Parts: sequence; C-alpha cells; structure tokens
Amino acid sequence: MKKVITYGTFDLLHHGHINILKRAKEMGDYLVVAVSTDEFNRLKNKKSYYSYEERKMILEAIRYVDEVIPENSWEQKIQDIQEYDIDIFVMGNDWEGKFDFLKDYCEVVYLPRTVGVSTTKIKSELSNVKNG
Ligand code: C2G
Repeated sequence: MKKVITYGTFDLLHHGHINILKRAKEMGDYLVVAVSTDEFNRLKNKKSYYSYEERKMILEAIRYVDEVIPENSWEQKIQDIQEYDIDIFVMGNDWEGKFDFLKDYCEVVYLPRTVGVSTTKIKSELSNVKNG
C-alpha cells in the first residue's frame, strides 16, 4: 500500500484544497493529512476561522482523506514519515524546495496550486461585502 502525506491549515475549505487532496490521493492508496493545530497556526502567523477540531472533522469527511493527524510543529515531518510509513510527501508548489530535506526519507512532490482561490482571498472579499 502506497501511503501519501500532506500538511496544511485547510481553513474555510475550498476547491484549491480539494484539488490538492484529490491529486495527492491519486498518487497512492492512502492519504494522511496533518492539519495544523490552533497553537501551530499561531507559529505560522495564521488565525483560522474554524478550530482545529472543526477543520479535522471537515477533512475526515472528504472522500480522498483516509486519516487526519495534528500538525504541532515544523519539526515533526521526518518522524511522521517514519511513524506512518509514508512513501510520498506532497505539498502545493508555493512550498517548492522548502521540504527537499525529506527526500532522504520519501519521495517529495510539489503540485501546482489552484489559481484564483485562497482562504485569505475569501476572507477579504467577504469582509468587503459585509462593509458594503
Ligand atoms: N493550496 C493549493 N491551491 C490553493 C490554495 C492552497 O494547492 N489555491 C494548497 C497549499 O499549497 C497547501 C494546501 O493547499 O499544500 C494547504 O494550504 P494551507 O491550508 O494554506 O496550508 P499552509 O498554511 O501552506 O500550511 O507544514 C506545512 C504547513 O502546515 C502548510
């Protein structure tokens, strides 16, 4: 069984997230998603609308996702890859090159981001609507 892992906040789930989860799953048989905890989001200078528990529940409902684990730190990836017996690490190409050190442990794949959508864009457009 070929196991794939990807990491992210996945707040205000949108089709860009679904696209990468779909493509990640298509690269293997089992997809683990490490979703950033609220505490780790603070380290990433991100404040998500949905809590960790809510984002975990949403991800677990997605057909491409087989398992959701917490992402608590930048440093856990090697341990995760070993603990979950991961064959492929997948991220959007906004992270191109940032995780090449993982090539000693598994295949590393950066996939093109979905153009035109982001959680930040959704938030700003909604706040403009609200403000009229
Ligand atoms: N993504 C995408 N297309 C978009 C938006 C996001 O392909 N239009 C991808 C990102 O490249 C990432 C995943 O969706 O691979 C999750 O995006 P975020 O929730 O923004 O995750 P991020 O904050 O980049 O966290 O340790 C890694 C970090 O936790 C990554």
